[in-house]
Amino acid sequence: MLLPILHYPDKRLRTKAKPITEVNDAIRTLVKDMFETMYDAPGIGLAATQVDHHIRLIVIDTSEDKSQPLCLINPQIIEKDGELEWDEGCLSVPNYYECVTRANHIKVSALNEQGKKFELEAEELLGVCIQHEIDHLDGILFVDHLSKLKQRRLLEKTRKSKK
Ligand code: K2U
Ligand code: ZN
Repeated sequence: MLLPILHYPDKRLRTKAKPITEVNDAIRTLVKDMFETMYDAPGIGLAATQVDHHIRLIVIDTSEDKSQPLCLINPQIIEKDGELEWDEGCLSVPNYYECVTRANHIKVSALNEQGKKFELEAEELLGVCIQHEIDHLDGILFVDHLSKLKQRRLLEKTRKSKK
């Protein structure tokens, strides 16, 4: 089922997600709902934090045809190198895009939906997306990487659009 996505500056987006201790059917149902919600948005990544579930779970699919669903449970970046600038957006910060610098190449370890440990290397869009989603699990939004001036302007804009 579709899950409501929290929007900036909602304080719940700042919650630090807790590690998942048991990958059970409840987790697998949430994964299914998160993929459905992500594809519907549409987006290429979604963190459990964004749908108000504060556990360390992200779903990603950077393919054009929804053919590469990737679920990362308790993801950890174990290696990173290089620098890459990318124009980022966020489903929790609609209609706002800004350039963010992140590592170009990363190595990640995580559990899959069966609770099995795996590792993967990523760069370019997939690498950016994984870093963006892991930030969500730590209560960090891509706008936090921007200058104070840009953050103030965004808050003004958000306040105006609320009225
Ligand atoms: O809010 C989210 O976490 C979904 C993000 C993931 C993302 C952010 C920046 C760069 C890559 C991925 C996106 O809003 S999903 C929308 C989107 C679609 C195609 C390319 C970039 C962003
Ligand atoms: Zn986001």
